[in-house]
Amino acid sequence: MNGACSTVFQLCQSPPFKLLIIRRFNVFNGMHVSRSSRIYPNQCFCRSIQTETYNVVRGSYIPKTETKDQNEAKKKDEPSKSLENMGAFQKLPMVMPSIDILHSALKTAKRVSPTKGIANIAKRERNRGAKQLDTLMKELAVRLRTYLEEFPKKEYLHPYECSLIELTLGDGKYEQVLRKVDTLRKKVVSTGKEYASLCAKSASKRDAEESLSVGMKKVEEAYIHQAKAVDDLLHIAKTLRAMPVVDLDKPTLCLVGAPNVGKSSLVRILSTGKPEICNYPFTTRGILMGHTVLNYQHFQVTDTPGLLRRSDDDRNNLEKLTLAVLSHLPTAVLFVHDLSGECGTSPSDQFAIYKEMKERYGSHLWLNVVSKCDLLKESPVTFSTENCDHDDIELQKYRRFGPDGALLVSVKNDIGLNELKERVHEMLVSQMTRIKEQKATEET
Ligand SMILES: Nc1nc2c(ncn2[C@@H]2O[C@H](COP(=O)(O)OP(=O)(O)OP(=O)(O)O)[C@@H](O)[C@H]2O)c(=O)[nH]1
Ligand SMILES: [Mg+2]
Repeated sequence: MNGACSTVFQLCQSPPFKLLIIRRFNVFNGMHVSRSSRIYPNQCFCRSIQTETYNVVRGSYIPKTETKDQNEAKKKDEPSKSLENMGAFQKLPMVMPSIDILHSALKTAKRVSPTKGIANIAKRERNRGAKQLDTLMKELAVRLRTYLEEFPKKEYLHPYECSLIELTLGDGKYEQVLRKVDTLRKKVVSTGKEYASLCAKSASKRDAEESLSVGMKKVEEAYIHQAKAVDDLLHIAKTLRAMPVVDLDKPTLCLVGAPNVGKSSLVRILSTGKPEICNYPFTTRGILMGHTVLNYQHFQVTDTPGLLRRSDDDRNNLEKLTLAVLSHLPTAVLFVHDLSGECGTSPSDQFAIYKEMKERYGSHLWLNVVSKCDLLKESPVTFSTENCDHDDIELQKYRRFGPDGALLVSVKNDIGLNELKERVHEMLVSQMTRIKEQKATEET
């Protein structure tokens, strides 16, 4: 991992990614985007507006359809609910492996001695047994309850972080694991109390010793039976903490485009980010943050997985991550078009993807680049599957030059890169102004 870039979570490391994702995160189960007449959200700069406007539904985002009255009623019900800023994942607790928690609790419990001054041997043993069982139960249960309190409820998270949870862990997995940990906690409490009480009622020293030994075993068994939930929680905390930290107060450039068009190559040019570059689609499998300083101003640069021409129902979770960035973060967009025929997505498909994204996220500051212009000598390229006779004028033009005003660049031959840096800088400075204006509006 490169120290300069604040890395990233990678949904998976190598193809076939789908299998790996299913195995590691179970992310494809039942994911879908709910259809709606107003499915395309525009960019929102205001944090509070973002939460008001969008629901995360099974890994995606749909506008709420409540009426004004319903909204007002809801606000009255939840007056104290405050939205987390970004960064909740960095505050997650360090979860101990389940076996370490058990060993530590057993060690502490076994060190507990009976209350001083009990002369009767049977009474002393009963007292010792009950106290040790109580300690074991508390050591386990209190730790689990602390974890539960320190993992935030999804409704208190920033919508972008909610999407990350859904798309990386799988639909409902986060809540499911927290529920299991709570069930485990309750089981440990009830078992511990039951055997502590039995121990306290033992008739003799020998009975008390027996009850203590059985009780310890029962609590241990109850814990071990469901301890996997704690290890799942540990894995979740680790995964979420490794996600890139986005500073909402800093202008962010987001590179978007079809797979294999040269996004990551440009991220390397424009920032400290060092994403992997390969000549196959979906090399980038997660959101990666790079940074750049221009004229003493700090900016963020985000690399994203490629988008294909298809409906949201068919999109994989990598594509959905890209849409989550565009939906929930105030980024400026650098849309990358590859008209060389090299990337595997035809120019007409890229045109369709571009039109769709522009329609959805047109309120973002936006810059188009045509990449790999060193290869463009034989432009326009035509794929065997395409029939250019049906092209409208806009598409014909797009095939040759990209969208109006697009910059032609080549990372390989160092063409257009200085102008690109200048234009990106200008755009990010404008974005900084937008952020400041937004903040000022929020404060008044
Ligand atoms: N000839 C030429 N090749 C380029 C240029 N820029 C990138 N490439 C090549 O294009 C391929 C894809 O580049 P990436 O930067 O990985 O593309 P990407 O859009 O990030 O790809 P995904 O992460 O898979 O979506 C690599 O083999 C690069 O070397 C360029 O300016 N000229
Ligand atoms: Mg890439």
